[in-house]
Amino acid sequence: MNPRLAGIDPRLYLITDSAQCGEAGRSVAETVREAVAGGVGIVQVRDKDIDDDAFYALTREVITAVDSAVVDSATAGTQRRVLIVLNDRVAVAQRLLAEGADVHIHVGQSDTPVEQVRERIGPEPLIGLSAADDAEFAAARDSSAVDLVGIGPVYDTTTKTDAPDGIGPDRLGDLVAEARLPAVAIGGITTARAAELRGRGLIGICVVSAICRAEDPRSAAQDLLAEFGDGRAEG
Ligand code: TZP
Ligand code: MG
Repeated sequence: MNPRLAGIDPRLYLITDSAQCGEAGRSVAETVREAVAGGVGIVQVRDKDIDDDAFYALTREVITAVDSAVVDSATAGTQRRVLIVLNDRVAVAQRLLAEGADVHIHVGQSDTPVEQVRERIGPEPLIGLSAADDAEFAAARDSSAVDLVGIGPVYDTTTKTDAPDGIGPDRLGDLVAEARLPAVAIGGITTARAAELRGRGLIGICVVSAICRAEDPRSAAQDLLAEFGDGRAEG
């Protein structure tokens, strides 16, 4: 077990989208608070349209929202650790880490290379990497800097406008088997589709719109978790 994932429930991973949360009439922080109350175990802060100072402020709001949801669950009798991951933004992560915050990084293939991220943020934070095909998986597997891979899109998505077509759950399962790294699937995942992602070797499913656009992010998270279960095939 990778110690960087110790104590985490990785089955449901939320990526924030400020525009989608706004359209649903909520802030990112409110959405995160409800989603974590509903069982989200990893929260990635992602916003391509703001500068580093605004991204820092947004991440601070997310940290506060996660802390308050976790305190509520501790009162209810469960001890939890929820990972907060920054999409790229290595400089913002360095600033937060220097201030003592517990933050982690996810990068895409065209962002800062993972070895450079590791050098800059040190040994403790988790590093996630997006991978979409065999070559990207092989590279992720060969890099000791990568802790977690995000595979997708598994289904067609409109959230990421430059995303290719979905690879489908069967191809996803093949890639996960080759990955030999903890893997989460992303792209077009809804409550109705979460059950067919069981039995594919994933440690979790990752969503944007299924929670950010939901009328009730807490129950959306609960429903996604109920369908995905422990990720193993039913039976
Ligand atoms: N990377 C691959 S697909 C995607 C990202 C960030 C967006 C997924 O969004 P949704 O709304 O869950 O389809
Ligand atoms: Mg990126």
